[in-house]
Amino acid sequence: MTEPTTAPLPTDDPIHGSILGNRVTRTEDPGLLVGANNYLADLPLDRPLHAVFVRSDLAHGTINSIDVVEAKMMPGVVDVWTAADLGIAPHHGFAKIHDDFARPPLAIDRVRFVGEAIAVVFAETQAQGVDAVQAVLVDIEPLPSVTDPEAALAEDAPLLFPEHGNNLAVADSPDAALDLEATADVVIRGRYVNQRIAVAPMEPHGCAAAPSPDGRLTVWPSNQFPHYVKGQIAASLGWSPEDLHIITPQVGGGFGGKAGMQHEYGVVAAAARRLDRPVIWVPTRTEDMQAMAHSRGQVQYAELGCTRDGTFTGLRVRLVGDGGAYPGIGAALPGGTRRMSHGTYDFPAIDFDVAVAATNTAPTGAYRGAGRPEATALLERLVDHASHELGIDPIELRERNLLGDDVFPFTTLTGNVYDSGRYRLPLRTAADAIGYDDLRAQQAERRASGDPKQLGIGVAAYVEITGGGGSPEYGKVEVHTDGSATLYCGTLSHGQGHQTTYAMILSDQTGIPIDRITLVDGDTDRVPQGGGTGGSRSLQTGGSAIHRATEAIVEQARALAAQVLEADPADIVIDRSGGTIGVTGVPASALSWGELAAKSEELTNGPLAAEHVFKSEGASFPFGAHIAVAEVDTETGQARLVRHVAVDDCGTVINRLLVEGQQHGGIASGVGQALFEEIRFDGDGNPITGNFADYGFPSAAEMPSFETHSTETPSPLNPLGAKGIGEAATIGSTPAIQNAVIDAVSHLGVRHIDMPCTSERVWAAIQAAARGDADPWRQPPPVFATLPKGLTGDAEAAEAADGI
Ligand code: MCN
Repeated sequence: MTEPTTAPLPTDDPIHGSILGNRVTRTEDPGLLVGANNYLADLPLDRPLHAVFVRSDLAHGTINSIDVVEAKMMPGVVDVWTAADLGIAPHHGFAKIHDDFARPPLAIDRVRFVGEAIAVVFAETQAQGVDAVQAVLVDIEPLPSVTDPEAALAEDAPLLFPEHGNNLAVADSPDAALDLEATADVVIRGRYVNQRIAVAPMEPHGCAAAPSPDGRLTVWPSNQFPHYVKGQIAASLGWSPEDLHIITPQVGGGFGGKAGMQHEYGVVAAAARRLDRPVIWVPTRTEDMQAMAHSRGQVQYAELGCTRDGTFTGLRVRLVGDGGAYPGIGAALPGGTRRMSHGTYDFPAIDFDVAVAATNTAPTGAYRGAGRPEATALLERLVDHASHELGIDPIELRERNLLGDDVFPFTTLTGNVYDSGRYRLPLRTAADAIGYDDLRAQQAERRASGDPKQLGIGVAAYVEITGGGGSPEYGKVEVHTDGSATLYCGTLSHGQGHQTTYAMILSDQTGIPIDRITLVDGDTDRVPQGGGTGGSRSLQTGGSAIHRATEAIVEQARALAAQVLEADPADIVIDRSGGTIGVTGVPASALSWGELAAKSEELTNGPLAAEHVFKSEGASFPFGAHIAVAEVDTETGQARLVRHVAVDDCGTVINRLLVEGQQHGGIASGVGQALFEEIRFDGDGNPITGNFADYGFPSAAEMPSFETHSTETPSPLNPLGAKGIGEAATIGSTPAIQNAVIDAVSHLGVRHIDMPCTSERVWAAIQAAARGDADPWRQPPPVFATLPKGLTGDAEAAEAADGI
């Protein structure tokens, strides 16, 4: 890359020139920094009972008996329940894929994964509960288990749900078969494993519940979606949603894993009501690692057709997904991978089949990106692989095939409508920022000198979907007589900094100081409706609702000020720097927002407030390019990330500091998946990565300082022009880092290394290449020959998958 590149801000964008786009520091941090906020375990509950679950230590088996007699007599134990005591019918929790896979909150007759809840102890203290769990005697007859999704689709595989007839949870084969060979000079082929990883939020999931004085039940789930959870708990218990008041405490990270209802919530809610006491369930880290949904878990048979000059002629993918023991939302995510498989490229044809299997493992669910990282990963692996085979520079090959700036709105072959994009800009910006030509020269020098430490440069271009699923969002603004303001929103901030950005939006139009604005979220009594936070939807939906509500309150304020000041509303001006409203040219007469709020109460008997429900016409599609530099020790296989440049385009940036924070966090997630993390099971289905000692969770020591940039291509779909940023950098970074590791050893003949690119794997790939055995291709499993055409799997689950 020699051409100098820049990332100009759009000149016609009215947002810039205001405080929006600034690096405003987070107003929510003081409470977090001094530990003043209440996480779930800190809730001031009155003598709560501690729920401790008895969990299966077998991956598959039939339950002969459960003996709770001794446990019930243990000190501090108030009760012990099995499924028969609980009396909650099997249900689908967050999302239904198929009726057959309903899950009982406490196992009935059969267990299907290690960690499945079988019984629950309610005790005065957590320690007493843990002791009593040891005294519950469960007799299980082991059954053969299957943890590998490909093995689960074999004809002779042990069946998780014999009545279902096979382990096929979802079959999604909507396209006609594509004859890639007919149009391509070269077909690039790879079998890529996008490994199962843990969500691992800093605070495990969990919940508490307590009877309220008004006869209802208050439930505090550590969750991203309070309003959905309200409906889901009510449905599972057969209660009316009005019987429930959901309040999310401070949530210590969610990353998709706290999206939707956990089956344990219903147990805790039912117990609080029946035992008429507060009940709290705080799982251990191991419990969280075993039973909270894992994510990714795909085997991708991917093929890219190219002409000799590097023009893509088509994409063919056969994808095997892992739905885990009770396929639900995780089984819908490979459909999202398919929908995002058009990527940033100008493909003439795509043929993409999905088969998702039930396996004897924890059910799968969302994790940062939820289906989109897997799409980008397979595309960007194929493109880098093609670049090595065709001898075309990876940036040049991408540029030859990227969609042009003039195609938007663009309808993909897989049914998405990309709202706006400029795909070459971030790629050129990233190449420029990292000094691409210099790096290639350094790489050539190291190769020529035979240095055992080789340099790899990994490129990835991506597009992703945010604000999918179509949920509307609620926002309300209320100005108080002391000049402060309260915002109400149906999203749920759990680390993202919504109070700060939403306050910037209100402050920008009114001049009310940001530090005098507070946000109320995560309370279903105080916020009437909400879509929660997932799918990086919050700013573009919740922020837009706040923006529209602010516009409405400004109009109200104008009318009120005109009445009070006896002026024409057309002459009323808002002084945003002083935070006052007055008549143009007469600053002395101006009213403060507090005075205006008082006037509102006096003249209208109501507060100065406005609300808005924002519904976008469609999802938005952020995009970008990442370039990673890895150093690989060819003697030990150790790979180290030494530089990482991210250029992400999330439309109009509202708070630059927060966007950079999300880029940093997103890249860190990518480092984890690309180099370190993998959930593994032994041959009997026992998880062998059950805590942070066994699971390769990276720390800051394994990461360089990230170099982050933004380009800004506004979305036409919301008044802010914003798209999401919460997952983007994970999607871009993961394949860039993987590609960098492979690029470092590509001159030795290596064409692919599955993630995580551990020393062992890299070393083995170098040895295999030396033996002339570096071809990652294998035939897709026979199941694809027999997949039914047409989508099967629940349509609502597919919509939910686009929204997380
Ligand atoms: N923002 C901005 N300008 C934009 C886009 C976003 O200033 N154009 C700001 C927003 O105001 C917000 C933050 O950036 O403060 C992220 O906004 P957005 O992209 O709308 O994402 P959400 O707030 O909806 O957060 C969800 C997203 C997801 S899906 C995962 S997974 C993830 C992520 O956020 N989980 C997180 N980042 C996380 N960060 C923390 N600390 N904890 C998690 O659990």
